[in-house]
Amino acid sequence: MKTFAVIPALNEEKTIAEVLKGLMPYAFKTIVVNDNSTDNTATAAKNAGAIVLTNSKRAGYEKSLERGILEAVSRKADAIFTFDADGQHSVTDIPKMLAPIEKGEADIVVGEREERFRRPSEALFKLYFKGKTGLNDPVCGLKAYNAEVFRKIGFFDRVGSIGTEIVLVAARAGFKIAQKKIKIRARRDSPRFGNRISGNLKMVAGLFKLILKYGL
Ligand SMILES: Nc1nc2c(ncn2[C@@H]2O[C@H](COP(=O)(O)OP(=O)(O)O)[C@@H](O)[C@H]2O)c(=O)[nH]1
Ligand SMILES: [Mg+2]
Repeated sequence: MKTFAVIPALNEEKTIAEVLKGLMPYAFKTIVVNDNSTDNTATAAKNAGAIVLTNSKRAGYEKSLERGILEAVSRKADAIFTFDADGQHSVTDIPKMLAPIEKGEADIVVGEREERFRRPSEALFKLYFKGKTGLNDPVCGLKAYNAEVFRKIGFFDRVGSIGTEIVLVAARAGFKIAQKKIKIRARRDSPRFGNRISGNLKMVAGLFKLILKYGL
């Protein structure tokens, strides 16, 4: 299987090289989507052997992931997993994320973080997704996909859904969704996704847009 790792990165020069090094045994290729970082993320990622796509303007979390995923698809990926650039994910969780896809038992595997939600808005996402898909942690950044999902659906996100819309659309299209518990390490500095207020607001806005499009 040709497995690609897609890594969204915004100002992650301190951790990106280490993360990429860890991913080497698990990915055929690594694709870093550098969101016009103001630090040396791009150089660090290139030196560590990744394919680096740099957005000419800040495109945000979902559009960055979409760009990287579609790049992997165009390079004939069989499987794709997304992984954070900040060192919070553990590479030892990757085999169990990919196994259901390799065995054909699932088309999307969503990580479930073994920690309490840090943002109240993450619990709202759970509430919305639990009934529709059975997922406990839909916004988890560690997800694995059969690339067929994207060949068929053609996009990752259209609304700014914190990386969740594809799961809803794929479930409705008949793709099988599974979840696996994963470990999370503490972040050494501040989240790039936003601070307590802006991060929560972004998530609530994303959830609201999903509800408008897909109903309650
Ligand atoms: N390309 C891109 N990556 C982002 C953006 N915001 C966060 N990320 C990346 O997404 C991953 C998760 O972000 P993080 O801030 O750690 O979220 P948290 O773990 O939920 O607090 C990291 O690899 C970040 O660099 C963004 O606006 N654009
Ligand atoms: Mg993080």
